[in-house]
Amino acid sequence: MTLTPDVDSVQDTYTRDGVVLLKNILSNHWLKKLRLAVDSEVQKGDRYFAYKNMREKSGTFQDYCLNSDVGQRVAEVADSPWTSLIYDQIFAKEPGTKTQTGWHTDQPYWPVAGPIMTIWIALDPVDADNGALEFIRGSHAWGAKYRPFKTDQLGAFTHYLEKDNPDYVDMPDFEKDREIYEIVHFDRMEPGDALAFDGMTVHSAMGNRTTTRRRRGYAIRFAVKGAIYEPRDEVTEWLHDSSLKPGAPFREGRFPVIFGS
Ligand SMILES: O=C(O)CCC(=O)C(=O)O
Repeated sequence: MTLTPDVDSVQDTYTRDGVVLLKNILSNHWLKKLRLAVDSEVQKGDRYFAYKNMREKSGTFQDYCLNSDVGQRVAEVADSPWTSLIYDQIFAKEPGTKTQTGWHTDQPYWPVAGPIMTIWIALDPVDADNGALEFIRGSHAWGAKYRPFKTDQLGAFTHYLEKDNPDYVDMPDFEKDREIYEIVHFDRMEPGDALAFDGMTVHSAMGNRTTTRRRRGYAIRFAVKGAIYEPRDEVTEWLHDSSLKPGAPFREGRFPVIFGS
């Protein structure tokens, strides 16, 4: 049974815009469990996006990734016969975290080429006041590969990685030229709503300007049909897997197929 309402139009939007809103994908059971799991993780007091790959340890994150319906939802949105798991990450932008997360694309940071998708799940109501994500509509289809870069504790640009790799171009100043791009955000996400976005979609996140409203996001990165393993030394060595040959389908080994075959 298909889980995604109006799946054809969701697929069309995702293909055209590189991002689509999925309403209410979490049961109350998972919402409660994920909130608790996030809160216990962020007690470590690390920087706001440093909590990652929790799914490799047993516990709620692993249970959700392996045993919920999220893999099927990804396959439906991407129209793929299978979904494999790359890694997961918490983005807890707490009240008063005013810094805007710099514009970036995700895929250049990971050892993968081809179609990948993030599911970013809101665990609190999210709007423009407490840190909504912003996207440049259709940018995933531009064919541009933007150089990965390092950021400071709050997510602002510090310096580029892979400076000599000719496959990449420096990131334009999208913020300065906002008016020439089609920048979109979703006015209001409810807890349990999710954004599905392509690994090449240019995006950022607003600051949390409120003094009281938390903004906990739980993001999971997935590969789908057509994704291949492409390790590069300067980025995400922590995601390398020597059991996969470069160019092999991005599945198996550390990246289990969680839906389909
Ligand atoms: O949630 C955020 O603040 C940023 C999320 C993000 O950039 C991502 O999921 O790639």
